[in-house]
Amino acid sequence: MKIRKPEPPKNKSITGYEVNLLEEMYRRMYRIRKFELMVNTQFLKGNIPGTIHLSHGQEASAVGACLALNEDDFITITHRGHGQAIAKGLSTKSIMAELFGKATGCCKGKGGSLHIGNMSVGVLPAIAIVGASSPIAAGMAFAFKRKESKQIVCNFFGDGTANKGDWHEALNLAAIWSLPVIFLCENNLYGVSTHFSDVFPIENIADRAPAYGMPGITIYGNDPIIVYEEVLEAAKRARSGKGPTLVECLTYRQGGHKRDDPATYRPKEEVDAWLKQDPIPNFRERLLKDNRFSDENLKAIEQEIDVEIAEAVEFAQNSPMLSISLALEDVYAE
Ligand SMILES: Cc1ncc(C[n+]2csc(CCOP(=O)(O)OP(=O)(O)O)c2C)c(N)n1
Ligand SMILES: [Mg+2]
Repeated sequence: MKIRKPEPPKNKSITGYEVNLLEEMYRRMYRIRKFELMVNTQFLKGNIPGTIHLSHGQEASAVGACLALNEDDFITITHRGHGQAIAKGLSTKSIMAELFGKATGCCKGKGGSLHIGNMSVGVLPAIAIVGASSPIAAGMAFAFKRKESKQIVCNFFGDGTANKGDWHEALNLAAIWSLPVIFLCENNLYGVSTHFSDVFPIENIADRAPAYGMPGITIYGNDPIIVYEEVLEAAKRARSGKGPTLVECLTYRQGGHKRDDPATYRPKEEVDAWLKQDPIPNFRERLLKDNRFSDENLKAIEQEIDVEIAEAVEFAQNSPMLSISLALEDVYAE
């Protein structure tokens, strides 16, 4: 294993960005963090059946990418998809209720954590089979291209996924057909307990892009502005018919792979270095250096979200279970 520490570039000035955008970046990242930590608590209390894969630490990649998309664009999400779905606009109430297995959940409580989504906000229900979402994203992009709808798809996946056969096929197909899709890798350095450097004989996953005939870039994924800028560029390219881009965001999973993983296989030196580069306090600090933001402003946002997450739990707790008589509904697509 080769330890990979974060290499944040010098912070780009935020003065050229609108307050609304910067505020929304902070709000969504904070919302994801609070949501994920609350899910962990609720899981430990025994309120959430099944399993959970949390994404705290990776908020900047999800938020930066989704804010660069249009509302009618689509994302495909992973087994670690709560943050990606929240970033695109799926309500925390509907996800929390889904995790509790309740009828008011975004998939009526039939899917649970590994299958959250809602087409109305552009989140294709999650696909937990590693690698399987990339060909599906290419297929959706193919449909958008045929319909000339100008919509695009952002396919989220992890580093481990980039060694799956279906992932390679999807990239090739998307490139030869110039499909409007962005392949967005959240490289958190681990596929379960396997370190990136043990299974990739290359420095970066994006180095593979030229072999498929598409541009690829590796960026620091804990800065929402860097991610936003690159995805905006890739979206422009996709929308104008120039085809896919591979964007690799270097980030870090702050917790274990899933609920029962203490992640003791990670070197302390690596964990400490990445925890110091936590995207949320870092971004908060950056906002405070700009005189358009104050501590009061940001505290008001935090309070608003704290209330939202507490209400999401209450909503989930008080919602009914789905009636068993409806179990066979929604099984086949129309
Ligand atoms: C085809 C398939 N093989 C194995 C698994 C079990 N599995 C779930 S997540 C995961 C690791 C994925 O790693 P990565 O793509 O880096 O995503 P991360 O978990 O780091 O977000 C594995 C092997 C699966 N869901 N699907
Ligand atoms: Mg990974």
